[in-house]
Parts: sequence; C-alpha cells; structure tokens
Amino acid sequence: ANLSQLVLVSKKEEMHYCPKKSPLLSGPIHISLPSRLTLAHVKRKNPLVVRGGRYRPPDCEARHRTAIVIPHRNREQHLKYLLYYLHPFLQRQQLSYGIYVIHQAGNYTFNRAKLMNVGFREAMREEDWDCLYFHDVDLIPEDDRNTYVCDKYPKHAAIAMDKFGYKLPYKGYFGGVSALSPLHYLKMNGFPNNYWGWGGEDDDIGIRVSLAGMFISRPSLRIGRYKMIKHKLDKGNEVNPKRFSLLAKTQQTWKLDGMNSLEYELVSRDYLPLYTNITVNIGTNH
Ligand code: UD2
Ligand code: MN
Repeated sequence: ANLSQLVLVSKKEEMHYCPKKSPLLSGPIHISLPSRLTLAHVKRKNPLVVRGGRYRPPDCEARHRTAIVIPHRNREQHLKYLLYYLHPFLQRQQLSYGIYVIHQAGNYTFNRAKLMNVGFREAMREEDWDCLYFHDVDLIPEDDRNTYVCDKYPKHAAIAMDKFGYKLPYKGYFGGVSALSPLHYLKMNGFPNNYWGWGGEDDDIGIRVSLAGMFISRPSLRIGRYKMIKHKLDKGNEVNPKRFSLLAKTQQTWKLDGMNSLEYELVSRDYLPLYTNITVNIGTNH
C-alpha cells in the first residue's frame, strides 16, 4: 500500500470511532423510584444489552471500555433501581461496558473492599477493561455528563451526594463511587482485605492513592452528583470498631495487604440478562 492508501485506511478507522463527546448526553437526570419496577421491565427498556450485562454502541466503535463493579448482598431492590438508571446512562455515553455484581455468600460480616478486589480480578480475567468503576449499589448518578471513563489519576466520582448536601463531606473522602484504571489499581495493591463491617475502608483506599504516589481526580461538583437511596445500616455490616486502628497503620500495611494477598473461593458465575453475577466466599474475620 502506498502512503495515500494508508492515510485513507486510518481515516476510515478513525471515522468509525464514536465522537469524543457523545451527542446523546442530556445532562441532569430526574430520579424517581417507581415501586412497581421489575427487572423484566429494565430488560425490555434495554434491548441492546446482551448476556452478562454487556453492551457496545451499535453504530460506532467505543473509545472506552468500562467495567462496573458493585459489591452486594441482600439489596435486590437497590440493584434494580441502579440497573434501571445505569444502563441507559452508560449507553448515552457511548461506552462499551459490562456490569459485575459481586455477591458475598453467607451471613458473615460484610467486607466491601475485599469484594472490590474480587471484582477487579474476575472482571479483568474476562476482558481487558481500561477502566473499572467501583460502585455502591445505592448511588444513582444524577447527570450523564459525569462520564464513566478513567482519568490520569484515580477518580473519586461521587463527589456531590444528596445525603451530604451535594458537597464533599471532607477532603480525603473516597467513598461511594470511584474509578481506577488497572494500572492505578495494581500500583496501590488494590483495596484492603481486612476491613470487616461498616466504615474506614474508603478512607484507607484514599490514603493508598497518595501512598502510591498518585493524586485524587474529581469531576466538578455540578456534574458529580448522586442520589443515595435511603436505607438503614444492614444486618451483618455493623460499624467496624477496629477502623481507626487499622487506618493508623495503612502506611505499614498497604504493600502487604491487597491484591497480592487476596484469597477467596468462587461459588458461581452467572451471565444474567442485565449483569454478571459473581457469588464469592470471602471468609470471615473470626
Ligand atoms: C458509606 C460509603 C461507602 C462505604 C461505607 C462504609 C457513601 C455514599 N458511601 O456508605 O462507599 O465506604 O460508607 O463501609 O458515603 N452493601 C450491601 N449489603 C450489605 C452492606 C453493604 O450490598 O449488607 C454494599 C452496597 O453496595 C452498599 C455498600 O456496600 O451501597 C456500602 O454500604 P452502605 O450503603 O450500608 O454504607 P453507607 O451508605 O454508609
Ligand atoms: Mn449506602
């Protein structure tokens, strides 16, 4: 091939990519939680989503491939609402994406951060994702300009939540929804495995970002908005009394505890119509 042919070929490929800014975005989203919503209804509304909760734009090549990782146990109602809003949201952003629900088996104390580590490993095993969104099941994004792609640094996406008056509650806050590339994730040895129960693990993750020599990136307050579905503290996720003493030791422990020490037992992997369900036995602290 001569040069002009090559230029033509690469131009053609270029044209096939989705535009840098999706023309489908509509900005702020009004969120309501219809009580009669069913998963069958969500499926009907998203005909292009295929087995395992995968999607790619039908008429252009996506520029980004994002996996959503949702830690979960006994929050079926919240999951239904999240899927109802998240699927169309990601499609308007013209992403190629997959949704993974990481379900903790059994009734032992919940461990959000360890479930994220499992999600990272299981999602990357399947596909070479270039960004992973670690997503609480009860947080619904309120603006589709909050694009689910990774930044130069780990991103804390849920910066403005209704429950905190749409402000950042404190400077190092990293809870709710965050986005890391595989390189970011491995650079900080993933998330801690040793936070059982509620609290502290999000701050530990925030500290790991800086200990690994990175910064926290954030969207603007105007678009990084989320609604948290109201709930009480779950049974099996009691406040972790060790959270402060663990946090005081992050600097000594982050290189020893994380992806490099992760152990779990895969119970099942199910390719459901709207998401991939991974049920996992992650053990317990006692
Ligand atoms: C805050 C943080 C959250 C996490 C947590 C402390 C916000 C909005 N979020 O959430 O990121 O740091 O504090 O651990 O500030 N889950 C289940 N089943 C359970 C328990 C938890 O599915 O039985 C999952 C679910 O995805 C939930 C998440 O874990 O959204 C966090 O738990 P939470 O919603 O009870 O805690 P919350 O709202 O205080
Ligand atoms: Mn919550």
